[in-house]
Amino acid sequence: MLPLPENFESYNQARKNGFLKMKELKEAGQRIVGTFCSFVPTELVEAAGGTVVSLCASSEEPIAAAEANLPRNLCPLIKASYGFALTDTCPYFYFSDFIVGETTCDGKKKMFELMNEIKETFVMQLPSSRDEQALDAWEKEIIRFWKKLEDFYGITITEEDVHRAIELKNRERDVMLRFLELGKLNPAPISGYEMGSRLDALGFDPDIAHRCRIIEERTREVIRDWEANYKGKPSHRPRILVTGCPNSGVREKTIRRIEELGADVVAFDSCNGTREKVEKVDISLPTARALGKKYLNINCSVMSPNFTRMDYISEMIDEYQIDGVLELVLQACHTYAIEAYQVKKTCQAKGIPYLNIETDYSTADCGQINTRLEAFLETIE
Ligand code: BJ8
Repeated sequence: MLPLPENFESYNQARKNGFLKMKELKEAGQRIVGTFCSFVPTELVEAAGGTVVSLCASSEEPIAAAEANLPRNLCPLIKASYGFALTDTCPYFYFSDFIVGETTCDGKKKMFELMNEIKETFVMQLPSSRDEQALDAWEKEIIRFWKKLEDFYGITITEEDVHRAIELKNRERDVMLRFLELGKLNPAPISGYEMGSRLDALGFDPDIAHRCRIIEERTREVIRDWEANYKGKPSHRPRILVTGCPNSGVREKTIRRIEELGADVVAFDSCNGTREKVEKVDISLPTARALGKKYLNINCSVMSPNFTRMDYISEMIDEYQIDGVLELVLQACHTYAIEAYQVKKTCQAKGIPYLNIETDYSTADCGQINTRLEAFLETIE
């Protein structure tokens, strides 16, 4: 695995440090809105002068408490997120003025009904297709959310406010994408473990401009290091594309482990990877339409059909010179588990080995995963 920089701040450290910043912001009267999904148009919160916090949980800790009200056979991300809310142990949930949910998978949308008993949860009705009718409906939901923010905070959010926020977020997408596209360099210039951990950790930094500065600086540093030490020196380490569910809660036992076993994770088709960042908001369109179009096109498996994800994976295999695809599916995530059939077919058509791991946030299956990763790497070599 490529070495981590000396000043590397782990995800858990960043989460802890973020608490204090968030507390200060809250005490200074900052508006804070909690979200659980890439489909939520965060530009509107920015335009309201607010800060968005992602509340998707990646820890096993609160799951037992959540299982008092939720079925055991449910996605760990949903159980952990609800468990933190129920046990009042997540400061980010605590500091949020209200929560924005969305009707993505069945588990999340039903969980939001329970969450609403703890803190106000505004649910955006996301259609599951991408035709004109769906876009019309989603545009209306965007406007409903816009109005909700205005009513909740007693403010007016102008078109100009939203335009400014769109420009800021489009720039952030570009910066993050450039960082993630470092994986296109061969040999790999940075570990996939570092890329993923860094981007997740940045979610606890409320200042978009600051987030961009940190990532731009690290991108420059990595390129300098690559040109001085790695360029022109071929590597025999297999290059892996990770796809599937959000992987923060399973990163240690999968991504870190496969890199320790001798591979390089160079690409991420996931919500904490490039998925949400490739398409920008088209500012030439009317504002709500532009937001609607951009967000409806996110290649998440809750969309049906979702062939654009297969096209994207296929392109990534070429652009990142991929040798193997590792799909991570969280336990009981039906949409990703079923769509895995198409992903496998896409890989087969490209002649690329594919491995599907279904797992949860526990450490119980670490040994088994390790054995499967070793066997997978043997099929590549
Ligand atoms: S846009 S990936 S963040 S829905 S919660 S679907 S893992 S069973 S998180 Fe997601 Fe939005 Fe899509 Fe991204 Fe499966 Fe679990 Fe549901 Fe999940």
